[in-house]
Amino acid sequence: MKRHVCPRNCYSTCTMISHVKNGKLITISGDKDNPYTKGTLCAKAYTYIERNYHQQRLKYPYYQEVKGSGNFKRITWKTAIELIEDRLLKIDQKYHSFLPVSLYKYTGNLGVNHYASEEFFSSIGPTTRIVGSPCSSAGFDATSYDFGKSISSDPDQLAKAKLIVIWGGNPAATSIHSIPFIQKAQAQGAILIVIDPIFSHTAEIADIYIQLKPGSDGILANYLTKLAIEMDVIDRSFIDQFSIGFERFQEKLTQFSAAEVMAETGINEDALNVLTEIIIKSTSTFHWIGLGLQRHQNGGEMVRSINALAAATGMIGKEGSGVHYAHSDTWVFKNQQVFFNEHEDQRNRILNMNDWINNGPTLLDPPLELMWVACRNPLVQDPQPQRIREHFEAIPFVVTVDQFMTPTARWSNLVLPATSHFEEEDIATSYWHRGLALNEKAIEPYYESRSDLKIMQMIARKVDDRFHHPSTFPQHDSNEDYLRKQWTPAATKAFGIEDYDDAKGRVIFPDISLVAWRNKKFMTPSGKYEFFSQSAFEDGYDPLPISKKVNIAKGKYQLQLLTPHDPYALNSQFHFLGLGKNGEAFIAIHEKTALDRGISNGDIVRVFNEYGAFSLKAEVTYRVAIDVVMIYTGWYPNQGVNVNELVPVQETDMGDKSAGAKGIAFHDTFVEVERKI
Ligand SMILES: Nc1nc2c(c(=O)[nH]1)N[C@H]1C(S)=C(S)[C@@H](COP(=O)(O)OP(=O)(O)OC[C@H]3O[C@@H](n4cnc5c(=O)[nH]c(N)nc54)[C@H](O)[C@@H]3O)O[C@H]1N2
Ligand SMILES: Nc1nc2c(c(=O)[nH]1)N[C@H]1C(S)=C(S)[C@@H](COP(=O)(O)OP(=O)(O)OC[C@H]3O[C@@H](n4cnc5c(=O)[nH]c(N)nc54)[C@H](O)[C@@H]3O)O[C@H]1N2
Ligand code: SF4
Ligand SMILES: [Mo]
Repeated sequence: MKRHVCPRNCYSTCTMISHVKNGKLITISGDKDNPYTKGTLCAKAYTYIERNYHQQRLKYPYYQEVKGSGNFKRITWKTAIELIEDRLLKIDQKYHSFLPVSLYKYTGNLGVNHYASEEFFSSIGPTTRIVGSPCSSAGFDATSYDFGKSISSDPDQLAKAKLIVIWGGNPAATSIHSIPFIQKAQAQGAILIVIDPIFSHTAEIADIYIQLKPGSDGILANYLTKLAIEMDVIDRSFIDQFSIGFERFQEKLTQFSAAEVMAETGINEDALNVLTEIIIKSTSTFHWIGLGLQRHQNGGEMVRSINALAAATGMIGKEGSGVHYAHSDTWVFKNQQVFFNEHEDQRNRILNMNDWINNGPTLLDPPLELMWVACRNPLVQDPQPQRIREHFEAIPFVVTVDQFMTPTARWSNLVLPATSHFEEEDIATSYWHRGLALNEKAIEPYYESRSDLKIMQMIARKVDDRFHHPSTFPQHDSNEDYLRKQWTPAATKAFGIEDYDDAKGRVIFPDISLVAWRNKKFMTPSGKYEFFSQSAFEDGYDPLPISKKVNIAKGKYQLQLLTPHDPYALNSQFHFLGLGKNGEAFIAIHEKTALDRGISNGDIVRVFNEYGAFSLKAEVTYRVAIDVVMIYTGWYPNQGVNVNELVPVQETDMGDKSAGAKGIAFHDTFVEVERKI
């Protein structure tokens, strides 16, 4: 029996138990000792054995001279490392610098071991980094303007709420282990309100579902705050003692009228009255702000407006209340600091995630000569893969480390096979709960796969042998020794244990049920909750949390395409395992929108805009608003569907403070749909 922790970019960070026979995984099950996940896993996790031994899993290193040609030749690791070494040597000789070397890494595996890639590239001197977060940065920035930092209460606080309002989050799909806490609250009489343009899986268990126009939540929150002031149900004592700027905020709120709010949000009078009655009068409200909500051009602004509603109505720092987004309290390991610091490291050349697509690598001086892609699938998960492909083509040598031959791998010169979490030791933590668990190695690496750490070590050894600026990267540590060295005093503080070895054989959960901001000591410059944020002003934003008119469709593309996360996949992972609707892509279209276009349920339709087009099956439904269509994000092998081909490179309003670049407004995408003849 071995203990594992799921390293995916997912709220739950579940622990699981595996059994091995004759060196092969036989079973996996949930870990009953985990106080958060309580022995349950998601459907994806139950495919882990199939995924581990999947016929499409990469077994060996592969090389192709011409990207996209498909003429991959199996090569040995020795040859692979020599190819990399030769490139590095040539770059070093030509430029006397590693700035032409770039790292493109994200969240395919969030285990501490995997930050070895960041650490290695930081150890060889200045390189080029593509920074930013397509995921969460606008919300993190917004929350840090208001509170000083994003701190979420522990999820069990959900169970203590009298009212739970979920704004643009779909935990029934994306954070499934939060659902029992929500249901416990409901069983005790709490009301669950889900606000979403899509009748999501979470909406199915809601007491009240509010369908609104995408990007209009901030206006709704501002209006509700205005009404709370008029009805005198705001928390004067919190506002007076613990906040600044409320007066100025209050003045600006007078501009919101019911008629305008109904027009902007699409919410009718009855629904607005119900919301007013329930949200404003609640004495204990847990506002959950989903990460999906902030992937708009006004995403940060919307988050600030919702925060302000919660603060004005006195929900901060109390049991079962507050406004919760995510936290980075558990990102405390040594090599993760390299990741955070790189955004500020003046020596590195920093390319903005959004900008690098506009300013191709060929324009750079020195140009990019080598791109290292790990734990990332940009040709699926980033906007405009068509253009990323062009950039990849212009870079002489692209290396992708992955477990599968993804579209990104196919567009690389060298593809290196990565181990799974059953094949390496690791540490994983969550951005939602505050647990930590170690991952044990249960089986030998699949064929010739290697962990990201091992690969970096192989290269570090070569770099040391051959170059005049040797790498400081630890070259010979075992996985476990490497992990031991990543432990910090901050980790001891966060998890209440001494070191790595102390976590062996058990799941570590702090036994307090943390209530964010209980002490009301905010981490803003003023030490108060900032309705008026001078920092936001200095960064070029409205200092007040006032939301403005939303992005409106232009020209002939009138349908807003939302591309949220699939219950049966994890970003671009798992789709090909055929969970859900057999892994088949579909577009959800409202009955009326479909009728207007002569589309019936199950028809093959063409979805298109000025950026691209593809065909897929239509699901005609009332689950989406009339002017909204939905396709789950992800990788649909052999189906020709890549949602991000339709998504333009548009920035969210905020994001640079927490991630070095603004986020991506995936959801402000407009398309048209037609029946395929
Ligand atoms: N249209 C649209 N696009 C989106 C989003 C959206 O909502 N809509 N969401 C965005 C968000 S929130 C995120 S977080 C990003 C996620 O974007 P990515 O981080 O790129 O997503 P993943 O598909 O989880 O992982 C990338 C790759 O990592 C590989 N991988 C897994 N384990 C390992 C390992 O141990 N080592 C290595 N080297 N590779 C490994 C996987 O096989 C996968 O191919 O996508 C963003 N893209
Ligand atoms: N099963 C599964 N779990 C996952 C992931 C996955 O891909 N699959 N991905 C993981 C990652 S990387 C992340 S970031 C999280 C994401 O977790 P969530 O934020 O829960 O998920 P999303 O699907 O990104 O978006 C949630 C909802 O936001 C809605 N939305 C979009 N725009 C608006 C708006 O303007 N207003 C409102 N009110 N709603 C809006 C969408 O319709 C969607 O239902 O989940 C993590 N967990
Ligand atoms: S994907 Fe999420 S819910 Fe599923 S096993 Fe991993 S951490 Fe748990
Ligand atoms: Mo994400």
